[in-house]
Amino acid sequence: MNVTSGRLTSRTMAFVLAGGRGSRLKELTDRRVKPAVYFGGKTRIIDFALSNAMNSGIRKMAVATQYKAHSLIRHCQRGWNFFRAERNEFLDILPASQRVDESMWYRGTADAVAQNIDIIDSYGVDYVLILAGDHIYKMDYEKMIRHHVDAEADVTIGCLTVPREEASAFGVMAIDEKDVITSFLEKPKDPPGTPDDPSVALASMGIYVFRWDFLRDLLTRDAEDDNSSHDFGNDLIPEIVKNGKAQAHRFEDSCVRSVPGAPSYWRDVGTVDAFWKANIDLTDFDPDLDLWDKDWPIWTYSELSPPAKFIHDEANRRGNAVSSLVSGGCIISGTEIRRSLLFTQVHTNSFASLEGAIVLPYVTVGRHARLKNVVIDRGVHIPEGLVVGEDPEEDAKWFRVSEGGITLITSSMLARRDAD
Ligand code: ADQ
Ligand code: ADP
Repeated sequence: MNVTSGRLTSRTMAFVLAGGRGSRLKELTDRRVKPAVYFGGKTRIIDFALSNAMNSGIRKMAVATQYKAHSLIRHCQRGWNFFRAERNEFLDILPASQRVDESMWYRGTADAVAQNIDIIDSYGVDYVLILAGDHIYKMDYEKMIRHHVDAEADVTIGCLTVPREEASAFGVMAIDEKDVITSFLEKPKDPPGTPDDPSVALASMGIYVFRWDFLRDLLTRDAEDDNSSHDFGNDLIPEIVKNGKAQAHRFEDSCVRSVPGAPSYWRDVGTVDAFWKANIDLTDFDPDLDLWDKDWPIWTYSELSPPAKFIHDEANRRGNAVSSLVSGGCIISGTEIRRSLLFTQVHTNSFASLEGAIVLPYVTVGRHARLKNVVIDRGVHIPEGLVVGEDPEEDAKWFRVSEGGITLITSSMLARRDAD
């Protein structure tokens, strides 16, 4: 494994913001926060940021939680429990409203850090890397921290180009010839394009490196400012761009590619369509996101489970899966599966078919069900003979059909349908 235990990363802690719901994922985040949403067959979304930190050599981490944190906390406790305090390694889970004042939730992303100043002090680090727990990408943060130190910046911000029409969802920046940020607009209605190519904008990835003493002062001042929304993108970053030195760090310079020259990969799987697409893309012949790269593993909590089993026999049960990923513990009994991704312990029954299906753990699919272009939530029992993906109007009566035509199925939707 490519672990770089250079001095910079050992003097840095990663602070992962994992409190925002991710409401555009609809019912997928009814019971869990976006960073805890399953992705890629075995992992959860937050595993990407934590694994990047781990693989970059960072051994001090904190995860700030707030909305529906139970699933996320349990996942971190089970999967990220190998840090050893005697080696000065930590992963702390920092729920809102346990600090400062019982009744006070984190007011914004900066407040989530500010309320934990004393904990960060106790880590004794020189640098703090602020991460979002809700993006899928592989990045060597050591290079970004190195850039921050060499540039003697007050903040260094990870950035990438996005199509201009999508840029309103981001902080958008302009830079000079040394990539120093000259202007920063948080979620502008009419985002400016780059000078080289007006069809794209330079967007903040929402990840930042600071010297801890600098950030500590800034947070202390911000906490007392009644006009502030206590948010990095809204308040702190624009202030530094105006009065200090904010350095842009291009994702392309530190993104981890398993093959030289491969395209850089970063996804915000924030909508049902984007979630479906990023998962389905993994079934491609040569996916842009390589989960098989041994040099940059994505760490996670994984249940012990027996191998996936396929039943295909003389009793005319045709069980097979093509162009698909099937996780451990699955039993594919007489089901034909195409271009789908099955998480752990999915059990499908005879004469059923799945195509373009993202199936979360512990789902069962009854006999003769036909499901196309679906996302099925954890633990759903698909009844015998259910057909989804052939008649969008019928599907929309019970389930959530996305703009892109993907049907999301949860247990409570099926319960409503049964009750009718
Ligand atoms: P947004 O994506 O809108 O913009 P925001 O909602 O502030 O980001 O969430 C950032 C991260 O903080 C997420 O991981 C979220 O889970 C977490 N979070 C939100 N509120 C929190 C709270 N109260 N407590 C703890 N965690 C919380 C930001 C930047 C933009 C940038 C985009 C990139 O503001 O400038 O372009 O990220 O996605
Ligand atoms: P069908 O697909 O015809 O509805 P079942 O789901 O009842 O059939 O079972 C088909 C096969 O799947 C069984 O013969 C068995 O090999 C395997 N199987 C079913 N349930 C389990 C289980 N809980 N543990 C291990 N294997 C199972």
